[in-house]
Order: sequence, then C-alpha cells, then structure tokens
Amino acid sequence: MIDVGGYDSRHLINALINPPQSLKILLVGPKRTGKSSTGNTLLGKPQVFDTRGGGASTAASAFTAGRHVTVVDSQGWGSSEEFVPKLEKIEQLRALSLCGIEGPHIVLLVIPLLDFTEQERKAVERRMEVYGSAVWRHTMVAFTFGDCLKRRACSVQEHIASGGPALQWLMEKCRYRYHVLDNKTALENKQVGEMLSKIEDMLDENGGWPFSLHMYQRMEEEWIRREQELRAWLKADVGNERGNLIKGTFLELT
Ligand SMILES: Nc1nc2c(ncn2[C@@H]2O[C@H](COP(=O)(O)OP(=O)(O)OP(=O)(O)O)[C@@H](O)[C@H]2O)c(=O)[nH]1
Ligand SMILES: [Mg+2]
Repeated sequence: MIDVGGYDSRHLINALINPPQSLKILLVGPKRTGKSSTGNTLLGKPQVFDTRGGGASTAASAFTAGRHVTVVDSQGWGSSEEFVPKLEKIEQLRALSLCGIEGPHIVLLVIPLLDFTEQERKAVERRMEVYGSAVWRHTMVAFTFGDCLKRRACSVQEHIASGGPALQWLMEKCRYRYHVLDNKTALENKQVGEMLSKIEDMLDENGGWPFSLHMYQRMEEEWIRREQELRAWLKADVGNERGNLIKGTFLELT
C-alpha cells in the first residue's frame, strides 16, 4: 500500500471515487483557548485562521486526512457568568449559521489543559445555553495545549481526575467525549486523522444527525403544544374511570 502524506492510498482512492459529504465542524469556546489553531490543525494548513485573536467567526474548507472538512472558527466567548451580552449571542448564532442550514455535524468545545474554574464553567454553560440543551449531545471537548500536559508528565485522565467539580461537570455534559491536541506539533503527526475518526464515531452514535437548532426548536415547540393539549384534555371533565386513571398517572409523572 502506498503512503500518501501519512494516509493510506486505499482510503484516499475511496474518498476520491465516493466523495463523502463535507464533515462540518463548529469550533466554539472562550477567548485564547486555541480555537483558530485547532481549526488550522484540522484543515492541515498552518495559516487558514488568524491566531492573533479577536476576529469575527469565519469558515474554511479543505481536503484533509482523506476527508472533505469544513471548519467554522467562532469568535472567542466573553467571560460574563450571569448572562450573555446581546452582541455575543448574535455572533454565536452567526457562527452557527455559517455551517449552513443543516448545521454542524459536531461542535468542538475548545478548552485548554489548564485549570478550569467554576467561573469559567458558568460562562461556558451560559453560552452553550444559547444553542439549547440539545447541543451537548453533539459536543466533544478538544483539549488544547497537550504539549503542556507532556511537560507536566501528567496523563489526560490524571488531569480530569484532579480537575475538580467544574471539569467533572464539563466531562459529564460531553459524556466524556474528548480529544487531546497539541497544536504546536499537530501538523507533523497523525493527530488529525485520529481526531476526525473520533468525530465520525460520535456522529455515528448520533445516528448521523447534525446539530440543527431549527430542528430542535421545532421539536421543543411540538412537545410544548402536545403537553398543553394533553393538559387541556385532562382538565376537562373526562367523566369516566379510564379518564381518571390516565389523569392520575399523568399527574404522578409531572
Ligand atoms: N503551546 C501551545 N500553544 C497553543 C496551542 N494551541 C494554541 N496555542 C497558542 O495559543 C494562542 C491562542 O491561539 P488561538 O488559536 O489564536 O486561540 P483562539 O481561541 O482562536 O483565540 P481567539 O480567537 O482570540 O479567541 C496562540 O499563541 C497559539 O499559538 C497548543 O496546543 N499548544
Ligand atoms: Mg481565534
């Protein structure tokens, strides 16, 4: 088998014959956590996204590790814990819209392998709420600054175990789905292929469904509508034994 830039030829030929749908990845997270660098790592190019910071959300695509990948690099989040300023919310929703109508296949929450405080946790929670609670089902943590972990001679499992309740909370929200990245050396080794495989596995777990805010909002509206209908029906005098039985069960459940 011929090795083509670190990837086997069979994989590459297969991708060329049956071009897969572009894998859409939305990068989100607080400021200066390594989002743009992670975007460059994922696209296999060092300078697609500007790593000087402060820019608006942007999208870029490339053929990388045998897949066509589209990355949206979001503007860094602020640190207010109690509420998300309106302009920030607008920018968050704009970043999501850059993924197209179907939404991203995965949301990568970029967090450095450093201390994760309760204040940072709250700020992250507030911003994820903008996308609705269903977003967590599609979220994986990209732990950046993997090189610092190496220097501390600490494993990621040790870092998580000693990370305190804020990091535990984050891990539980993402169902312990994470990937460690060292953006300083990523382009020289196979971190991208491994990460994309993990992303594809997670997408399979989700039945291939991307994260569509629109779809989840419609589902939520439909559930509220049905619940209201059911409540109205139960309030009305059903006047028979079956009705009272259903009423009792429903009230027990709610
Ligand atoms: N050592 C090390 N440095 C990193 C890593 N990832 C990013 N950096 C550095 O961290 C700084 C911020 O990286 P960016 O990728 O611009 O971070 P960002 O989250 O896009 O920043 P904003 O867009 O300002 O929110 C840059 O100086 C990067 O070189 C990493 O894995 N290891
Ligand atoms: Mg950036």
